[in-house]
Amino acid sequence: MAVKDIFESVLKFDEPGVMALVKAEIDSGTDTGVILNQGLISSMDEVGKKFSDGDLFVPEMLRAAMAMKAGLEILKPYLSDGQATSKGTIVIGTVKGDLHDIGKNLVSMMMEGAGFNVIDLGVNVDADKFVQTAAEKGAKIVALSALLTTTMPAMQTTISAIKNAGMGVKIVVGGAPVSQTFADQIGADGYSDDAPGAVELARKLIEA
Ligand code: B1M
Repeated sequence: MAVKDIFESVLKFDEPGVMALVKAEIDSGTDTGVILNQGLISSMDEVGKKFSDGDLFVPEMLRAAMAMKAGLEILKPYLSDGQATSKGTIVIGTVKGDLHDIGKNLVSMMMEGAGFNVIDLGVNVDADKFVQTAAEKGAKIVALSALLTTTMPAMQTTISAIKNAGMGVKIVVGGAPVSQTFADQIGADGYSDDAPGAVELARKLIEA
């Protein structure tokens, strides 16, 4: 048994196998960061490569994603950094037009684990929904995720809607095609390229 087996099981779409292997690695004391990065996240990179090369298609990409998500659910309770005190509310979602949620879920889980009250709006979220929920729940931060170059402009639309509503909430962005340069261009308050970085960013923005 090795972390590599988790990677291979995701590529075989073996959801029960992934769950059992993640559990076994946790029980044998393997670092959760290693399970997450080398077992689960790297499998999605491989799936992305195969998709780009035409060796795998959308239905298979979806089955691999489901297997990866099942593994992530097993890992979820172990992703906490043990600093669980209420640190304020964060509204998170994947922007309009975009159905990718694995990275967003990971950010959401790690923010919860770090003691934030996280309201996850899911995928394909309208700008107005972010505005309305952030206002109703008194959110300190709105976190936006996008995985497609075609949905990156929806981040700009959402930020404009939040700013037009005159809310003092901070806005952070992330997702594979997003960069610090893009975040600066669209007027976001922060950018992170991964989930632990998003937690750090949220902490800094709330303390500032
Ligand atoms: Co899609 N897809 N997909 N897909 N998919 C990509 C993104 C793609 C790069 C694949 C490829 O071509 N190599 C490509 C986008 C190309 C582009 O825009 N440049 C692509 C495409 C084209 C598509 C479709 C258009 C395919 C089609 O229908 N022809 C379609 C679009 C549907 C839509 O959204 N409208 C589509 C559909 C799908 C599935 C539904 C089948 C499935 C998603 C299932 C799901 O999420 N529930 C899927 C998958 C699985 C992928 C890949 C393979 C994996 C994505 C993933 O989960 N990565 C992806 C290829 C890839 O990324 N390598 C691909 C793992 C995850 C942990 O990483 O989400 O990047 P990521 O999150 C990271 C960071 O980005 C960051 O933290 C996480 C790590 O800690 N982060 C944040 C994310 N959000 C953040 C928010 C923050 C901070 C950090 O807030 C502050």
